[in-house]
Amino acid sequence: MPSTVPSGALPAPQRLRQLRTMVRIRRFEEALIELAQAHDVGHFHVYIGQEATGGPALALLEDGDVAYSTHRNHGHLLARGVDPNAMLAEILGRATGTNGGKGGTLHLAAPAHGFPTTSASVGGPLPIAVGSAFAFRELGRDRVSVALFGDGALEEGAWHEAANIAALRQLPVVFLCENNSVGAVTQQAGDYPSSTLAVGTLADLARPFGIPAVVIDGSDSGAVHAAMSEALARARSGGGPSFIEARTVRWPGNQGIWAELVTGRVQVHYGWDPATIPDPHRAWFAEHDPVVRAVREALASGAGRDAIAAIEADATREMAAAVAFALASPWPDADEAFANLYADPRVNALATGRGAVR
Ligand SMILES: Cc1ncc(C[n+]2csc(CCOP(=O)(O)OP(=O)(O)O)c2C)c(N)n1
Ligand SMILES: [Mg+2]
Repeated sequence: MPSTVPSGALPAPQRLRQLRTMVRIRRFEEALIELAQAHDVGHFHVYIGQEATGGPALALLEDGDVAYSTHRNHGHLLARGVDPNAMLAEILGRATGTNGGKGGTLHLAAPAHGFPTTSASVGGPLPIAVGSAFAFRELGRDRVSVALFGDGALEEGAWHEAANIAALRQLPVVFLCENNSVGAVTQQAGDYPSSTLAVGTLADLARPFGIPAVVIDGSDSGAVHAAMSEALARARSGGGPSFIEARTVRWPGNQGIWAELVTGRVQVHYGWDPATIPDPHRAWFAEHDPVVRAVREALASGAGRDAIAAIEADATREMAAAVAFALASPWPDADEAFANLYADPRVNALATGRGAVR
C-alpha cells in the first residue's frame, strides 16, 4: 500500500489564497453551466468537486514549469492565472479566446502560463509530459513537467510507456492522477476505484516502475499541498518522477454526460452556517464539497468571515464580467480557419486529387 500524506497545517494567508483560487474556479464553471442553459455552448466538462486538487497543486509551480491537462481543464488553467475572459471566449469559440476560438473547451491552451498544449485524448498527454521532462533534462533546465490526468487514463497503454521512460531516465515529472471515480454512479460498494480498471489502488500501478506513489484525499488542500511539495522537490533535486493519486467524490451535477447545476451555486457561508445548506444536497456540501471544506479550514486557521465573503463577492463579479466579455466578443474571421495549421487542407486536396477546398 502506498504511503499516505497527512494534511498540513497552513497559515491563514495561504489558506485564503488557496480558497480564492478554488472559489474563482467554482464561480467560473457555475457561470458557464448557467450560460449554457440560455446559449448553445456545446458539450463541456466541469471541474466542480476537484478544486482542492488542481488549485493548491498548481499554485506550487514556478515560471517555466509546464503542465498538460485534459478534457477537464478549466480549473487547471485558472489555477495558473489564465484570464477567465479569454477562457470563456474560447469555450464559446470567439476570436478573443485563448486559442482564437479554434480549440474550444477541450483544448484550452496557454503557453505563457505553462500549458503548451491541452488534449482531450484520454492518456494522450502522458507521453507528451514525459517528453517535456526529457527536454528539460537534456537542456539542463531546472524545470518540472506535470501530467494531469483522470483515473481513466491509466487504462491506456500510453500510461505504461510514459511511466517506464520517466522511471528509466529518472525524469523531472509529476504524475498527478485525479481519481474522481469515488462514488461514481456505475460503482457499487467494494468495486474497483475506476469503472474498468482491475486494480484495487491506482497508485499501485506506479510501484513496478519504482516510482514513489502516494494516495491522498483530493478534497484536502493541505494534503495536496504537502504531497505536491514533496514531488516537486524530488523532481527538482534529480530524484525522478512521482505519482500522486488524489481521490475526490463526484459532484451530484456530474453524474450524467452533461453537467447540471443541481446543487445551485455554492455559498461560502455554508462553511460557518451549515443549517443554511439546502436539504437535497446537504450531505455533499457538508461532507465532500472541497470549497466548503476550504472555508472551514480557512476559518480554523484564523481567517475572518469578512475576508472569505469578499473573496466570494469578487469571484462572482469577475465571472459575470467574463460572461459579458465572451458574449460580446466577435466570431473569428472565416480566413482564420486556415491559419496556424500543420498541413494546409487546400494543398492536401490538390495533392490527393480529392477536389479543391474553397
Ligand atoms: C483516447 C480516448 N478514448 C475515449 C475518449 C472519450 N472520453 C472522454 S472523457 C472519458 C472519461 C475519462 O475518464 P477519466 O480519465 O477518469 O476523466 P474524468 O472525466 O473522470 O475526469 C472518455 C472515455 C477520449 N476522449 N479519448
Ligand atoms: Mg475519472
